[in-house]
Amino acid sequence: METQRVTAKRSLTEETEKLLNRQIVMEGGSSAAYLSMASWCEMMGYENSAEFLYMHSEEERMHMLKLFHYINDAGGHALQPEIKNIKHNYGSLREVFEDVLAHEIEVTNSINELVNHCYGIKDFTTMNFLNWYVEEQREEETLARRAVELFDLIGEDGVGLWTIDKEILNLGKAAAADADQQA
Ligand code: OFO
Repeated sequence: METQRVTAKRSLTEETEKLLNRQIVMEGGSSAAYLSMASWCEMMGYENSAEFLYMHSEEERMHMLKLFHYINDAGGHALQPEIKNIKHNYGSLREVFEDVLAHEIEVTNSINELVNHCYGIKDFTTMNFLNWYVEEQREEETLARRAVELFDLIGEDGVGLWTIDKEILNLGKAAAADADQQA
């Protein structure tokens, strides 16, 4: 009887719930990866990049929590993800931001698959919820690309890396100010 009652309260299909939980793993993975990058940057003396990444890690946790609440409010069960294979060491600051970009592209692909799934089964409520992530990914991918471009634009010799480190935090602050304006 309990099962029937719970089923009647659900507004998500099992497959949608599974895919949303998979997205929780992605967002939790982003948060953990950026925290690890922040720690490496801080340890190496790239304090501005560290600040940028600590903030970014917090944002990703917030993205994960939004999914928790959405799934549970819809009668599903959001699952605390197991985060494995975190990279702790990087060959360079450039490698950190190349990894950020690669990771954001992976997350965008995962969101797109999820939206495509919802479209296919006409779950327009979940699609509407996911629109926020679609826009967020567009902004985050752009931000990560700009960060990687700094390495070629400024160059890493002399005070180059010091300048890049400063500019990365400026990029992050400008993106946060834009987001505040739009909110
Ligand atoms: Fe969750 O926004 Fe990027 O990954």
